[in-house]
Amino acid sequence: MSADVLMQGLRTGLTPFLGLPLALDPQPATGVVLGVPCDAGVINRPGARLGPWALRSAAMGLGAHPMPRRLREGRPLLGPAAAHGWLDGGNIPTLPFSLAQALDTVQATVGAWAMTGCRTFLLGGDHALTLGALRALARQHGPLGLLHLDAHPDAAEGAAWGTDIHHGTWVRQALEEGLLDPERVVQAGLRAPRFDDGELAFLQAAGVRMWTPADLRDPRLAPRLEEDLASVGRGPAYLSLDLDALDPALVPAVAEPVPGGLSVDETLRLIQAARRWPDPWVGADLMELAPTLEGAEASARVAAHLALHLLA
Ligand SMILES: [Mn+2]
Repeated sequence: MSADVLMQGLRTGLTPFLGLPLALDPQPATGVVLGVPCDAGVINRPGARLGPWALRSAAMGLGAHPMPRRLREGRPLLGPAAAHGWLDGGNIPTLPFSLAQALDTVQATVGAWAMTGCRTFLLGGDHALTLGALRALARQHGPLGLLHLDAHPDAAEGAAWGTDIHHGTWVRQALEEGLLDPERVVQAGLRAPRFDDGELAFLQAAGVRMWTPADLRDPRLAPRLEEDLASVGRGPAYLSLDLDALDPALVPAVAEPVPGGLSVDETLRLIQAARRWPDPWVGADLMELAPTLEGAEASARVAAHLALHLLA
C-alpha cells in the first residue's frame, strides 16, 4: 500500500481494501471487491455482518505485493491487485435482517458489475450471500465450476428450519437452480459432524467431489486432487472460501468453528490451483469472518492475508 493511500486513510477514515481505488458505481475494470455486510443466514453465532469492515481494517497495514508461496518454483512474481485494475466498490447495501432482500441486492449489484466485464470478489458476510453472486454470474456465464473451501458442505436441506436458504444450504440451492456444473464442483476441508448422511448422499449423487483434510494430506491421492482442482477451471469458475475451512486455532472468529482444519499454507496451495486454470475465476468470495467473536483480530489478519493472495 502506498504512502498516499495510508495518508488518505488517516485523513478520511476510509480504508479501501488493500488500498484499491474506491469506485461505488459499476464500471469496466479487471475486477471489483464488494463487501456484503449481512449475516441474516447464520444459525448459531452472528457477527459476519461486520466482516467487511474488519477485513478492510486488517488489510490496511499489508504491503500490496504478496510474497510468493515458494520462490524457487521459477514462477513469475505475483503482482499487486491495484496494478491489475482492481477496484474497491464499497459495500453492497444489504439489510442485516432480511436475507431475501440481501440476496436480491447482491445479485443485482454483482450482475451490474459483471455486465461491464468485471470479475467480482465478495468480502462476507455469511455464506448464504454467495448464492446471490452465483445467480448473477451463472446468468451471464452459464453453469459455473466451483472450488469451495469449507468445514461444511453447505448442502443441508433447509426444511429443518422452515426455510430453504441459510448459510448451510446454498450449495444444494445452487445445484438445484442449475447455477453450477456439478461435474466441475470440488469441496475441500470438509470435516464437520452431521445430523445424518443425507447431505453427503445428495452431493455424491450430483457428482460433486469432496475432500476432507486427511484426504488432502494423503500423498497417494495427490494426482487425483490435482485432476479435481484442474477440472473446476475447465469453463467459467467461482472460488468460495469459508474461513471455517481453516483450523479454529488460526481463525476462531467464525460462526461455526470445527477443529482439525486447514493450515494457511494448505489453503494457499488450494487457492493457487486456480492459477493453473486456463481462464481466471469469474467470481470469488471470502466469507464468514465474524469480528464480534473472540479472536477477531487474529482471524481478520489471516483472512486479509488469504484475500491478498486470492487477488494476486
Ligand atoms: Mn460455508
